[in-house]
Amino acid sequence: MSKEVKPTERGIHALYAEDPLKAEKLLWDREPESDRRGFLKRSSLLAMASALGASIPFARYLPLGMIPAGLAHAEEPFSIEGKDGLKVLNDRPLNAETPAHLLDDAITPARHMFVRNNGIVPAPKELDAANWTLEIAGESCVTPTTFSIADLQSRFKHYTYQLVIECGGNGRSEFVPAASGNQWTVGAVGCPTFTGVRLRDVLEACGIKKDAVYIGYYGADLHPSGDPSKHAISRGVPMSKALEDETLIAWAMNDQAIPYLNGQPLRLVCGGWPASTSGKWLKKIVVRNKVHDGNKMAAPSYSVPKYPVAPGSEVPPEDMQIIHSMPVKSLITFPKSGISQPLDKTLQVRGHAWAGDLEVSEMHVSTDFGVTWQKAKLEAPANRLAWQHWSADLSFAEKGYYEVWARAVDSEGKSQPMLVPGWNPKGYLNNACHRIAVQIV
Ligand SMILES: Nc1nc2c(c(=O)[nH]1)N[C@H]1C(S)=C(S)[C@@H](COP(=O)(O)O)O[C@H]1N2
Ligand SMILES: [Mo]
Repeated sequence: MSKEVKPTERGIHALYAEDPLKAEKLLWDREPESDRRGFLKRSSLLAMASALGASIPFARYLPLGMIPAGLAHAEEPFSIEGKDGLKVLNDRPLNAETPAHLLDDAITPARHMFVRNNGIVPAPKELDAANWTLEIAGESCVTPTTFSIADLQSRFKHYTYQLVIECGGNGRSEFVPAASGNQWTVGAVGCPTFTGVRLRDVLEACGIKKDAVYIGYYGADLHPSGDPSKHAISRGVPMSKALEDETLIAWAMNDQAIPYLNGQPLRLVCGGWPASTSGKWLKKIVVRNKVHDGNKMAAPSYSVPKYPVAPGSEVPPEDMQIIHSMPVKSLITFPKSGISQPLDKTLQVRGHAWAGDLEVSEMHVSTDFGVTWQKAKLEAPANRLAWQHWSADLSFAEKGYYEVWARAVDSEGKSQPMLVPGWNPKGYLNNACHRIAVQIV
């Protein structure tokens, strides 16, 4: 009766119930040497405990890589404390996206803000806002300075902006051949409000040398190896982006403390750029006289080929360029894909559209697989770099299966493509049109 179970997290759980020794061996064999140390085991358990909403007293006995039954056996595949309806793609480290219909709010609530972690998340008890410090340094900083959050709050003017945060790999699951990494569908995006101080004001207070070209951040999370000399991720942006009005060092999201998994107590926010530039659990910012060289700055990370390449090509690193602004994109957040609707009723569809550093200038919807398009109503953004709400009233001539397709156009006239755009080795920047299924009955 013993069936072969693939060594995926869920598969392992099933195998565990049948043959714990075999499961243990499988887990052990697929772990890189560095992961076998108890250190990582305990740290990923912290994320588990946070997901369960309780500590795990016997954590030391829980087999490496095993998902607690409280999560694995839940009706909804996995629930994360403070997050509601998110789909977990990976729990080591925790990565979870938001289904499109749960992104319907004008301002993304904390419980629907996706989570993308590259390393070992700091323990909640380490994230004490009262004792937190942020260091500003780097070879192009005149006067390196360390600030408490209270210093930042008292010395600099506060700003609140609604900002799109979208993972550079959002949409990766659609690339063929598949690119490695989290297989995000459409939900690695959100647009909450952030409150904090301008990065510009803080950097200017410390003095910016003439040769400054880039900033880089460091967070309190650890590299997945557990090696304290490495960082999970340390990215940055050119000075022009760093000095924009909307680039914030934020302590609040939607007027509350930033959620634990989204970077509490302090994060950098660079709206409209790959969210990997928005450092969480922010400890240090360096002003650099060269392109920042932290972990995941070098190609192929967050880089795309400088020219179109055939799917599956190998691209030399020198032919790759770092992603700056994200491309134009939109989501249909209402209705949920798969709904039924009576023929005699008008269907109101709605969603959001965004375009990196640009604005969205037009929004179109189609119910005939793109043969004809109707213009949707499009609102202005709450502020620069916020997403824009759109809506359209649709009627249907006869009963049957339809799809609603949505397509945004940015202020430079660039449109979302219908199909997955330019294949690239790491599967970034898929801004293909979102579509939903509708049954007219
Ligand atoms: N310190 C730190 N900052 C980080 C990351 C991380 O792993 N560690 N991940 C980055 C990436 S790749 C993304 S997409 C966003 C995700 O932000 P969120 O988890 O708040 O949605 O955080 C970015 N900032
Ligand atoms: Mo990301």
